[in-house]
Amino acid sequence: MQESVIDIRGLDNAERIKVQLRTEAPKRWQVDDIVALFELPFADLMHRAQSIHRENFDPNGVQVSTLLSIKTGGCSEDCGYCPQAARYHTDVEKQDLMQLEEVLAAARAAKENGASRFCMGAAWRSPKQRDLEPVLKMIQEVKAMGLETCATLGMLKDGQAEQLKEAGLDYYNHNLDTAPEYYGDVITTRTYQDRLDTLERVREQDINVCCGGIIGMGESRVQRAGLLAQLANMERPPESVPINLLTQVEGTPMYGMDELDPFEFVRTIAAARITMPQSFVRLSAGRQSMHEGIQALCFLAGANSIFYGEKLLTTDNPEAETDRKLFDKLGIHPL
Ligand code: SAM
Ligand code: DTB
Ligand code: SF4
Repeated sequence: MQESVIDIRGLDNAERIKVQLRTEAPKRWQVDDIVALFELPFADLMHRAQSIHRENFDPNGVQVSTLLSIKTGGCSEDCGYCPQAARYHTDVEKQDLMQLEEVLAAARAAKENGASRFCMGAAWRSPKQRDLEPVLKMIQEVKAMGLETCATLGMLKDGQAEQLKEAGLDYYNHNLDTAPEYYGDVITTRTYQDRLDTLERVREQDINVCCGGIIGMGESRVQRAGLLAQLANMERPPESVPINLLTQVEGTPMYGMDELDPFEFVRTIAAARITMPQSFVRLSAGRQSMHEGIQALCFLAGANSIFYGEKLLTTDNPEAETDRKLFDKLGIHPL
């Protein structure tokens, strides 16, 4: 790691100066280094994130993905945030795997609305072979429409990533969700290592990795930094990093949790941008309850991807028209 630490100013916050004067990002991020980023004065953190953002991306371009839940609810897992887990009593209506034609109609509409990527999500622990086959067909057909394809289907077994690649899958979304040491407080039915194994299978097939987590689940700042360290220290960091703000859904164990300070969310986006300079950072779930001023700060902090369209998987997202107006006001163009 190249550092130029010229601590001549003798200020008390030595750690802060160390972080600011670093000329080159470390190859391996220490959790403490990322915590030091979070602790910077807000303007310093934003300046650093925005500078890195401009070195790597068109600062006014935001990639636009549309999500569709192709199989909803009734999931066997116990993810404490998720309205689709069968064991929690939420208002989500269970829906079997959608028919091909319905999926294609949704993809066509997403394309007409300006989305460049179509992401299909299924509430599975892991797809069975008989589940995967119709999904492969969906991927082929969506790809043939000229859209980038993304899927999030749960854990993949040996050979499944290969089939997805052959079908034309561009991205696979599988999140680490939180830091390793907080993970057991959130999910018990699958391990952190299970998730890393799936990500490895995706990488081996040269499918782009979309991997991030959820903020606002009661984790500490050190744990938020811990999640980012896991992502940034991957042999190849994910091409796409969704940062979700917990959407609290009645009936899930995380409903009623203290709300996160919005500036802490913006800081998380900035720290993601700094630690993963070349990844698309997606401002994901949570925009529906987020003031447009905070969203604008997230874009300034380096977020350059969103989910677009009135629904995420089961919860609401801003109306397309609202987002169009926000993009216009901020001079952002969709990528
Ligand atoms: N079942 C698959 C899986 O868990 O990998 C795919 C779908 S799952 C709903 C995709 C991701 O959505 C989760 O990993 C989680 O990060 C995010 N998510 C789910 N519920 C959420 C909520 N209430 N708020 C924010 N993010 C959420
Ligand atoms: C991701 O990280 N966020 C999206 C996508 N990947 C699949 C899902 C957010 C889900 C929010 C809760 C819901 O709508 O059910
Ligand atoms: Fe199931 Fe995915 Fe929800 Fe977990 S996040 S309960 S695996 S749908």
